[in-house]
Amino acid sequence: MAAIKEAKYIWMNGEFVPWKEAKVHVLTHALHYGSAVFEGVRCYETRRGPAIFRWKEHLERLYASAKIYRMEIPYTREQLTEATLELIRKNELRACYIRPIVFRGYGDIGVWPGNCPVEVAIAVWEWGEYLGSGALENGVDVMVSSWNRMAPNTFPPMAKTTANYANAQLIKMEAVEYGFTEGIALNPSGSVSEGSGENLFLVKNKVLYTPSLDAIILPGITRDTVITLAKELGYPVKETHIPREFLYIADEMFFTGTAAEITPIRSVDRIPVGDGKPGPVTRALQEKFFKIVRWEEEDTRGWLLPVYD
Ligand code: PPE
Repeated sequence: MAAIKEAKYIWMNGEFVPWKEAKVHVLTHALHYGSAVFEGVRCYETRRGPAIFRWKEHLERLYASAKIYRMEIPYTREQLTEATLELIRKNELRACYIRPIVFRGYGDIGVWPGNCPVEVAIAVWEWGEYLGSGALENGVDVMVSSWNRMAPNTFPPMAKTTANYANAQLIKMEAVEYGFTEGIALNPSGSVSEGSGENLFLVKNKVLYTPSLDAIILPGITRDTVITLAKELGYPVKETHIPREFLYIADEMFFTGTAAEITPIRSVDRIPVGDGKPGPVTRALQEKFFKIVRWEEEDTRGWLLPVYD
């Protein structure tokens, strides 16, 4: 029995196929060499029906990831948008997670991928709290990983490729093995990078700090959302290099990500963050974020794409 909440259909190379039939060959290039780029997007149940949050930005990042890896996506942005909207409708989902993946398929073996087709699939399913039930409310306990993120000019962190998640898995498995919910990785220079599947924010004296793009991070769309909202709420935001010890003296800390949304962090290496409870800045940002994704306030930024007209 799969743990994932299966939906009815998956879109694969232009067709809607039953969930269980969305298969690939065992010699698929991506399975052997990590040659796939993907996205994670959320569709929220809103007052105006289901709506996808920041679809345009996620799609742009998908095409950017593919471009970095010299992959030509054989569909237009409009085709992938229409496929995704139709897929959510066909699966009759109100709220879901969306996973588009572009991968080098079956055709030849060997590192050079030129004889393998570029294939595209999109799956949608219901996905609740990423870091465990109650995480959004109570916060999570994390550790600084003994694994670093990758060095510059090795695996480009701006590309959301499956290859990067080999490193992410090492971080996550170690954390879980040691009884933590998640790990925070440092980069090769020893400054703070990100979680295995989330960006990181610290709050000190009502100022937000987050690792800058050159600190080896995925340029998160939720990170961008939080930076935008924080500024609107009057909190200064500094994108900078963050020394490890700042993690132990911050007033508040939280993860951001499509799956993780805005998840408070209540301890790092068993040292409580602030008084060990989610703080007021984190709460204010969570509140604003959830209001926006649920369309409880005017979508002035054009961040929501309704699934039904
Ligand atoms: N860093 C990493 C390494 C990462 O994987 C994610 C998303 C982020 C930052 C946040 O990016 P964004 O979603 O654009 O705000 N991780 C995705 C995959 C999680 C998974 O386990 O699968 C996600 O949140 O969808």
